[in-house]
Amino acid sequence: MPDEPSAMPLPHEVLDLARAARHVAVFSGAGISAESGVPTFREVQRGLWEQYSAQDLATPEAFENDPALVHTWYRWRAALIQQVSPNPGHRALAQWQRRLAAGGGSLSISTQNVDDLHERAGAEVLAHLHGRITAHHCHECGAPAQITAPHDDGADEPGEPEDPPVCQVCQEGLIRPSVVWFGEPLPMADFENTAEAMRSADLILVVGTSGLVQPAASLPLLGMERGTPLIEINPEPTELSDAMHHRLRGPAGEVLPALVQ
Ligand code: BV8
Ligand code: ZN
Repeated sequence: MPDEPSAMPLPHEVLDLARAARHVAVFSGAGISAESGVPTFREVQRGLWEQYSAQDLATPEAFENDPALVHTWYRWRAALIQQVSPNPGHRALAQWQRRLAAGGGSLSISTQNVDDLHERAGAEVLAHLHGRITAHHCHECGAPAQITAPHDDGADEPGEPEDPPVCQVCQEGLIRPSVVWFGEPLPMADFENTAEAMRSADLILVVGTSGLVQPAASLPLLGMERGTPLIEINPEPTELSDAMHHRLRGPAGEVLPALVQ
């Protein structure tokens, strides 16, 4: 287990809020996985894939138009995720969740990320608002599907496009990753559970998200109904910064361990 980085000094008021909190609601985005080596959507696609924007590939139209291209892109991302590890930020949240649960409190994690790094750090995840890259289903009939694990040849960009498998159930549809594409609705249960967690929390952390993608990004703001303290952890300002009570301008892998001390 690598050493945890030296904890970053935080304002006393923030440390007091963290110590007093009994029901924490966490809303995470791609930034929490950045220090594990998972590229965020903002990072430019590399090599020949520079001609595509993630936003254009993460749509049902792109998959229907060129299933092999989109399938290969997700297989490359899934392989990369399999190869990396949770970072101290993921681990700090899992540790805090265990500590609060042992004392009758709770820490809920609602993530926009499709990776499984929160889970691999030992945390329970309340909601994957944009689905999970590790699950698959038929694009036509919705039947869940298992596909062979992606082999990671360590390439820093996807290889030659290969066709997605055909559904064994309806024999027609193509198998796709169970992520939420742009233009697709979010899973209702995940959305409702996150809304409930944000309304009932006594502290809300918004970690590593630009807050650009709706309707997920509006969920943390439900905490404002009861004046719940909102803390942003992000090296950069975001769409949500103005609504935050505290803005911790540092990487999640350093700020979260300091907060959970
Ligand atoms: C829907 C899964 C309707 C796929 C994703 C115009 C205005 C407003 C909204 C819209 C609009 N036009 C269209 C829309 C709706 C659209 C939308 O919001 N578009 C945006 C771009 C304007 N939303 C949708 O389409 C949603 N569906 O609305 O459906 C509907 C309703 C009923 C019936 C039918 C239809 C679906 C949206 C979900 C899209 N899927 N992911 C996949 O992963 O492949 S979203 C994807 O992009 C990620 O999940 C993430 O949420 C989002 C952004 O990705 P990133 O940029 O990588 O991450 P993030 O934004 O979080 O930024 C990284 C942050 O980390 C930065 O702030 C950076 O500073 C910070 N950071 C970096 N390093 C660190 C760090 N922080 C901490 N520590 C560090 N070390
Ligand atoms: Zn099918």
